[in-house]
Amino acid sequence: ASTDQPYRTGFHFQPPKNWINDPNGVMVYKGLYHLFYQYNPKGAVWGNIVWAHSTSKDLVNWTPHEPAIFPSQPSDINGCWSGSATILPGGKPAMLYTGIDTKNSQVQNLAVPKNLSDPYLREWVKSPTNPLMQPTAQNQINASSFRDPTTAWLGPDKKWRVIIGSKINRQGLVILYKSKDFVNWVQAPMPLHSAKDTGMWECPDFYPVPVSGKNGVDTSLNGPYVKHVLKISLDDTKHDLYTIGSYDNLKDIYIPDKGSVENDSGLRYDYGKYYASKTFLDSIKNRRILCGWLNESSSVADDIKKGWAGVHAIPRQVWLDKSGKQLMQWPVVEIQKLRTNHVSLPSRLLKGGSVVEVSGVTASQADVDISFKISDFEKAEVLNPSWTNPQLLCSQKGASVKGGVGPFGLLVLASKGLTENTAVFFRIFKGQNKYVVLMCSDQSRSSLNQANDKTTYGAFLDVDPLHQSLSLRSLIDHSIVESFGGGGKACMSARVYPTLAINNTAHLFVFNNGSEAVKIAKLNAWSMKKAIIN
Ligand code: DQQ
Repeated sequence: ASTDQPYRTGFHFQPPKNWINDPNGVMVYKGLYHLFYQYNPKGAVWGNIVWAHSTSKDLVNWTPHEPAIFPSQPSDINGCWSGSATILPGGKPAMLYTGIDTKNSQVQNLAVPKNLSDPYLREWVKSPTNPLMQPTAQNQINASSFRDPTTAWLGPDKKWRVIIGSKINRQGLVILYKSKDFVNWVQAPMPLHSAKDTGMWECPDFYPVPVSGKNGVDTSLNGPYVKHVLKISLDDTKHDLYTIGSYDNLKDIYIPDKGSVENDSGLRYDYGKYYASKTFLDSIKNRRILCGWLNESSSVADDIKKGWAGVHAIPRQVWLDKSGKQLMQWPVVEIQKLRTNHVSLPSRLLKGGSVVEVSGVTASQADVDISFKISDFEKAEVLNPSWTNPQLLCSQKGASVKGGVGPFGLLVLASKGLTENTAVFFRIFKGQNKYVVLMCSDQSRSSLNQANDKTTYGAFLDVDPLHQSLSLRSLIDHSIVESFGGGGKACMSARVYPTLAINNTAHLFVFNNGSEAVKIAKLNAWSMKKAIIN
């Protein structure tokens, strides 16, 4: 990030210029990670969409290739939209993706590598029988709401299954198709799942997670040792929501567990800005990895001025939490090899009202991991039972609003006098019969530029502060603050555009704006080296 481009990232994925959105077709092939993504070769706003392509040995450094899939057939002449990779028997990748056809209908297409001996898979050939799935008078599928095929999986009858996002009026659904040969697809009589009044479901993702441990498993696996996750990207709110449930592969329906809800107050991968994500099985390290898009929070005029828009989040390993009720997410361990200039603070008490600078790291490009131990809860504010919306609570009780136990946490991308800062913090409340932890990311002072979206984000964190310490990790990268609370129980990504706190003028602080002292159990911070990206 130079002075004239202070918002370009040091270690998050982005191309040299132009617009990017959803990750597509992520997979491993011949020991390389392949990432494709929605890209506009002609500008910094959405349009002219092709699948751009990069590969990596470590999910950190990326080599660019020419766009892999671009409009060339009647079935995708108006755009090559999102889709997913499936590894067919024999290790052959196949891409199912949405094409926008000559009539601007959304249809599903297949592309396969031209040359399987090229580890970079630089050239792709499209099926001559495209489109393989399309809206017709018979199936009544809405031609402007039929997109984003998932990775396909095999059922007990040896047939492939794939789901595609859709809606019928306000009902969101995932339409199921089956195939014996991956080319001829037949629509199933029932959707895999649907929910009332949610609007369009984009970019669905459907995969098993083992009931215990952190390993990833093949998308086709089912049985007593796995639960299933259905993720949808809610077009109405631009949030990625998931439920945990079971997949009945005889009836071909997904049933969310009781209490696992699909409306917008359900579980989110990320309580900040994070959309159109998808997972893939990393067969090199037996883990499931989640990739997602972080859109800008700046104005379109500013995006055009800087010549680019959109970045990807650091890939996250995902696994089922011990509770079985939510997923855990953590940045892939490889990102830690960029860590340098380690600083740590000895365990110390952070008095109410104090702000302590953490110096010795490049605060505009850093990895910070802090954990707090609370021993005195007396001053904790009582949680009003009507405070059920964590984001609203965080915006009403921002970092500058004094509390009892908290707000305490980090001030990142901060200018020297704190005129500009992004505050990532906790507040602890006295609930009915337990303490309730609120995690917030407060962007309200992140920039003097008023043209940015500075919405505050919030989530309740399922950690018991009486018995556990409270951890917070933030990956700070010029215009990105990607935060992980409770070891990955709640994630919150923010895009910010400081005008003072840029490059070497950015600072990092720990703060406590509550009346009760809290203990910093440990703090480790590192500057992050620049990754070689595209
Ligand atoms: N982005 C793609 C669509 C998808 C949307 C178009 C989600 O396929 O539904 O660029 O961001």
